[in-house]
Amino acid sequence: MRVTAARLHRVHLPLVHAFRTSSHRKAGLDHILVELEDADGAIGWGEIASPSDPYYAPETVESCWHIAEKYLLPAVVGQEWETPDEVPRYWEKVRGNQFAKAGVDVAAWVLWSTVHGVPLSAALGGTRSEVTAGVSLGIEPTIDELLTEVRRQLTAGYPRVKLKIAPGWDVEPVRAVRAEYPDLDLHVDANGIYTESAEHLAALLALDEFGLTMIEQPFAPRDLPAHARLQRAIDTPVCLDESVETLADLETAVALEALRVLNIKVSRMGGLTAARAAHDLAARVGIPVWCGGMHEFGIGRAANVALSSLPGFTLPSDVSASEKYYARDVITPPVVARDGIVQVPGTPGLGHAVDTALIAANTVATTSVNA
Ligand code: OSB
Ligand code: MG
Repeated sequence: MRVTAARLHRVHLPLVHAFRTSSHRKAGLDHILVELEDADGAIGWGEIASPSDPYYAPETVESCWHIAEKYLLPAVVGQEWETPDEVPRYWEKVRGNQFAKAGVDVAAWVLWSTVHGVPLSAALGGTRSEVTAGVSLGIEPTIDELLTEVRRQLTAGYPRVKLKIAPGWDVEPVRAVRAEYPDLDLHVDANGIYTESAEHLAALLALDEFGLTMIEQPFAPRDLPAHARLQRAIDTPVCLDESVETLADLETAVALEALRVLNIKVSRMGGLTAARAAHDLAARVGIPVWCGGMHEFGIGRAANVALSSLPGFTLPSDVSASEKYYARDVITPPVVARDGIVQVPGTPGLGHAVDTALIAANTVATTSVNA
């Protein structure tokens, strides 16, 4: 395969429900769509789903644009490759910048699977024809509003609910949801906001009594020892998200016993190639995984569905339906969930048509790199 032209489109979509985490609140998102084209005009789409601010990871939409335009696309355009897992080696010298890399890596996988007439999930080695979706709920203004939101998602059929927590919004909201739903598959995500201060530790230890499926990323990304200490003190499995950006990070975390569950994000790992490798490593050491999301538009969302079809993804993934976030998505049909189940497309490539008219209508910037 040879990519002869590449384009970036910065696209803005409004969110149907504003989302708040421990660090910020968002009413609409700008993601960068990546288009890779071969000499025959076949196209593979990818998505750079970086948040606009550097609060989840160091990247921003602007930094991704810069890295993709100046380093990643020029490194890939004109190269001859057989399979998409070879593509990341072209940007081997570029450190970090996982979100930017992920968008280009996904586009290479989608291009390859489209040209070879195989579904993206099959190209990756996926074995499931459907995947279970969970929902992630942001911090709400009140516990009543949170309960309303939980009720809405359970009525929609989602079997797992993840709550964003932060100091001051942890034990009480969890107690309220648990009281109403004693058997719900419930987990919490702190996005690294807690420290080992007495007050913070007391809250984290108190959460241990609610039978949560996991506590995700309580401490700062690089603080693996703190995660290991907490895991020794509680029965609830500790899950890592922000801490694991590379396979070496995962090996270190495993060696330190800093996790019992892994959230694999295509964006955070730098693409499907690395995400699949993390899945393989986790399977070898017996750590269950699930696919996390970054409020992806349909292209990144469909890639998450394909990844979630790999056998080690035994926990529900953040692959809720497009409609939970976007009134109109960039793919047709959008990602649909029925009773919390998303079908894995059996058609070549992404398995969805890309709505180029919708993309054009919502594009705020575009650039191209040619061979
Ligand atoms: O930690 O999983 C996270 C969104 C933005 C930043 C961090 C996270 C999230 C989510 C998104 O939880 C969940 C989804 O896309 O369904
Ligand atoms: Mg997380």
